[in-house]
Amino acid sequence: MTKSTKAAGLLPSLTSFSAETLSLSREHGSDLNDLLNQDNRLRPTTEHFSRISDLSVPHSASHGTKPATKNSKSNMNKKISSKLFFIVCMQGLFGLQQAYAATYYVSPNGSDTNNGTSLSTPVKTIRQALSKAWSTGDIVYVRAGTYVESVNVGQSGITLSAYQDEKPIIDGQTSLPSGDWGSLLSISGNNNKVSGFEVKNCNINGARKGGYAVWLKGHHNTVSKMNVHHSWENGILAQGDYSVIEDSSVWQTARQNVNGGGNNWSSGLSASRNPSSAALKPGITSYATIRRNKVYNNWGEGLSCYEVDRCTIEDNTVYDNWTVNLYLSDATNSLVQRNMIYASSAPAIQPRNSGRPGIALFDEVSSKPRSTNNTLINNFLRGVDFSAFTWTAVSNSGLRNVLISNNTIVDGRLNVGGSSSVIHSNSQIRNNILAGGGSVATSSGLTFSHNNWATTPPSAAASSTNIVRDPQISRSGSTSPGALTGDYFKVLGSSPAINAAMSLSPVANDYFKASRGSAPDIGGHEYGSSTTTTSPTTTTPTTTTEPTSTSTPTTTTTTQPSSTSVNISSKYVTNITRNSATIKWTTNVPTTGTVWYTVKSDVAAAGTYTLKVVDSNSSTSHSVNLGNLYNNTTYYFKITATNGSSTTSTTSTFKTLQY
Ligand SMILES: [Ca+2]
Repeated sequence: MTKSTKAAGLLPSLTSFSAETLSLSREHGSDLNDLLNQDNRLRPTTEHFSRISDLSVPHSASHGTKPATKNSKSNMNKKISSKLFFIVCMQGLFGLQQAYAATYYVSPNGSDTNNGTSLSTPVKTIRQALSKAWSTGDIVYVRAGTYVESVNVGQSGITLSAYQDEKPIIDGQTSLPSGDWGSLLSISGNNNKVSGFEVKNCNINGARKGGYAVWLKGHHNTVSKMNVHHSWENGILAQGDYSVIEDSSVWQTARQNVNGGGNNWSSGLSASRNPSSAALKPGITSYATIRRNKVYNNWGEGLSCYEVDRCTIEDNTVYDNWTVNLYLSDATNSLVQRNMIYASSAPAIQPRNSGRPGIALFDEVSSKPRSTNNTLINNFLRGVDFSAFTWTAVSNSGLRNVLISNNTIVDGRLNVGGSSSVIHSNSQIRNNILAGGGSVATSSGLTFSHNNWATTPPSAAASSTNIVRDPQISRSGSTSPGALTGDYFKVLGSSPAINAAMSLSPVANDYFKASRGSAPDIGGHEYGSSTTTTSPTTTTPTTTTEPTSTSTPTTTTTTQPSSTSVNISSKYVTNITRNSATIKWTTNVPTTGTVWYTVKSDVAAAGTYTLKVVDSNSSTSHSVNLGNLYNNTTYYFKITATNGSSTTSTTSTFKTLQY
């Protein structure tokens, strides 16, 4: 979806892209010549949205519409259903309905006339299993083999996963997706988890327009452990809010641009531009998390977040992509940390631009918020540049409230622009190792300090706190494609960077997540740190700090219970981390309970919560963990306690930690 223009010969023709080209030309005006000489991306605006909106209609009713009747459950479920009968009846009597989850199996050896509810009676197509799995908590397990179909997860709250460690493949071959601007695997529902698929050959011959291999359109969806490759456009595109993309590989996508033959749009893995009317912010993708992915050899940008708010890009490995490896534009409140970005010693794709952009920040769209409040810390770059507003398409944008700190750039440049159209304010560039020089056009609005330059820095970056000496990088290990590890960027014991940094609270830990202590080092590595992790693709999830205190318990009315009435005597939140929290409450008599929660205040106000966790143990004391939450987010929750009669608490809130 990204459109890039570098040389006049690569500009889209007016007949093909007239509306976009004309509008963009107006936006850029006299800057166009400059623009053509740089690595710039211009994106279509409204026209593309209308296309997507038109085409987000399900391909057919068979997989996009909830079936009128639910198919039979397994024998096992029939047996346990009788046991549940009493409970369900009791809850039903009092208006609390509790669905129960089912498991379905898919195998190439199955039949779509099977019930799909056991390993011995699998259905044959993923689409058929999805037509059955419509209850929150339902699971679809897909066995190894090749599935030539395009599927949409239109329901909410289910899991679609590879069975155990098997490797199912969704293969578009030469015919799928069947329409323009389609995808092989889309998720239009909410709160779903999809894991373990290889997805390949999405519109690979370009017979259709567009073609995203994996497309997240609803909110709160997570895809993990995917292997996505050979797609005409994006490998994975997340447009819905609260999307999580993790532990996946994305390569050889944006194939429309192979050898410069396309319109230069697209990224391998992207979170961008939510067109949904349900978006937290219209036109903006909010709260995307992209972590621990490997993004390489894509014929576009590698990893991008544009037109986003609160996007987190962390612990990814990104290399040898055609244009910008890691791209942030029109982004607010976003975090880029602990990524390793490099040009390998033998790239499969030669970079489109001689500057080899590793990380780039720009603004492209004047109708979206200018980039502000972004943090880029503890990244490792090798053989690629860090470009911070060397150009902008939006007048008076630039680095605004940005922190660029403790990055290590080896054999690449730091390039910071400045002109009548690029204006910086309140931004800091501190504690970086800059072993490849750079160009800095202006110091206005920027604070440079405690950087270790291998050579004399540009005058605009001068500071009495600079160190101008070889930073003594270890450069250990192979630089061949996919082989580079974080060890390459460690400093030697002789490095002048050691204990020479300014203490900054956002960088309390280093690239390896080790504590920096009271004498922090310049660059992404804290010398002598205790953590020995060497590869970002194998690191464990972010360690969250324990809360220092719990919120004050909220006490509700504690009138003496009658023999049948239920009271919730207290409820409170504890163990709040970046992505989880524990809700505890007590009741006057033994009860079962449900925690209902949501991120949207209007939903909470309406009382129709979208998420829940059930505690089916009858007790007066309850503790329920809410997992898979989003960082720095306010959650609204209430509790229903049931024992013959039911009572529901008032709504309370808690906020997850930011980092
Ligand atoms: Ca130190």
